[in-house]
Amino acid sequence: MADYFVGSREYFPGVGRIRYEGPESDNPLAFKYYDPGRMVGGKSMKNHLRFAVAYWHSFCADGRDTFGDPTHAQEWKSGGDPMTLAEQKLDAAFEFLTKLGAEFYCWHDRDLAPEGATPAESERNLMALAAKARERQAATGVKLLWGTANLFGDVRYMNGAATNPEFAVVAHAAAQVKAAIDATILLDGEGYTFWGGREGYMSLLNTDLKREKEHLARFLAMARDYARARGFKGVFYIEPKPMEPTKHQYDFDVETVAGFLRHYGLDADFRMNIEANHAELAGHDFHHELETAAAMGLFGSVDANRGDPRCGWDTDQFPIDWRDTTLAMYAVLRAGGFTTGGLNFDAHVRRNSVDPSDLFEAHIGGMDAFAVGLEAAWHLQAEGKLAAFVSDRYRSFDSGDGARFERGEMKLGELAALAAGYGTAGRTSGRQERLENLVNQALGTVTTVPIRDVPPIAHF
Ligand code: XLS
Ligand code: CA
Ligand code: CA
Repeated sequence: MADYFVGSREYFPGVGRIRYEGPESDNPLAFKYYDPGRMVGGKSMKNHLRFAVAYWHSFCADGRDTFGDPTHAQEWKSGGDPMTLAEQKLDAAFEFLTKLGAEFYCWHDRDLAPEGATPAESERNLMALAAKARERQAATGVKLLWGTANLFGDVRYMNGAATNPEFAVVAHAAAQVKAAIDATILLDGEGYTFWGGREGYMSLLNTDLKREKEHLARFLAMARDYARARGFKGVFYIEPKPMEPTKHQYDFDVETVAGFLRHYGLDADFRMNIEANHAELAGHDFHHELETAAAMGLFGSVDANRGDPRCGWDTDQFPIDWRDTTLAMYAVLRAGGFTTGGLNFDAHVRRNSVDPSDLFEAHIGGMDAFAVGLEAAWHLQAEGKLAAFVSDRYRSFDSGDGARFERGEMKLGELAALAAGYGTAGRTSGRQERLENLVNQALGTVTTVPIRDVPPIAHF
């Protein structure tokens, strides 16, 4: 990656390339734990973690909330010709990405380019900005993790996009998705995401739920077929979220989406993009959603952020909790690590974090938290105690009648007849506290020893 990119002017003056300085550094604009080239089990931290910056939060959102006006009013956000502003925003984004050292970014079509008066003009705008993004990608080495279409912001989507009761709106959604797929292909995007914020309902009294889900599946299949016919080799992601903005969203959680994908025969092409805050809104731990996807072979990518357990909404804060990142990275490692996916910071600084350095510090904190999580997770995996405990816990299914049961060679009557011979059973400790302590011990090991002195962990 080029040292850093500054376009026609510098948008983040006073901030240079963010570097690793180690845990004792008191420089807020340095990494304390994320050391991109550091090898963890034969692979660099950078290649394990595959960090991406979310264009919509970091370069488009302006800090407004339902009670107040914009607080993050950078010059590229308003007050000029929309296409000129979009190019300035692109330069600001590439300056930020390269100063931070993030390898990837993600966008919605409308983040990159303004909507035009017609679908054709919108498409021209998007492809013009995508061509400029392609030049900047080539100059810097930054890559597109995934693209997506914003099928929720415009008024026309207030009753849904692919699930809208009016066919005309479904056609508009198709125009956006087709162009967004073209732009993703032009930028060698490694994935294409569908997040269905308006694909659900506010009231069942006005909704044909069965028909809407069929329309959603039909739409996804059409998008897949279009992209594949254009040579797209990447992964399609569905991003589950249970609610907000719609009261009930069809892509509720990983388990629901898995059932949907399998029911409609889409599971060969689609994987999960799992967001921490959405897991929480669905009443799950982030770790649960990751393990559930991995167990079904549907793990793909991550939107890395955190919610606030005291708020019932999607606060999209930067991840800072080392236990959460450890459990998440343990699940990611168990799933075989990221291939086309990565850790996309779908997170924004708070409304009152108004200095440009706040945006850097937020990402630094998130990257450091995942670096610690990776180290601790690798330690847990290399040490093998958790995995050994779990496999031992199920050992009664490894041979004899237990194995016959697993192979489907037993009927209920035979299984029931075995009960008498087993006397008391089921009084074995689950050892939850011991295992929880192991996780904390791994964190202690990788954070109290200065990280550069941690002995290399054997690859296995
Ligand atoms: C909103 C979603 C959204 C998707 C991309 O809650 O997280 O930002 O990640 O459309
Ligand atoms: Ca997200
Ligand atoms: Ca979110």
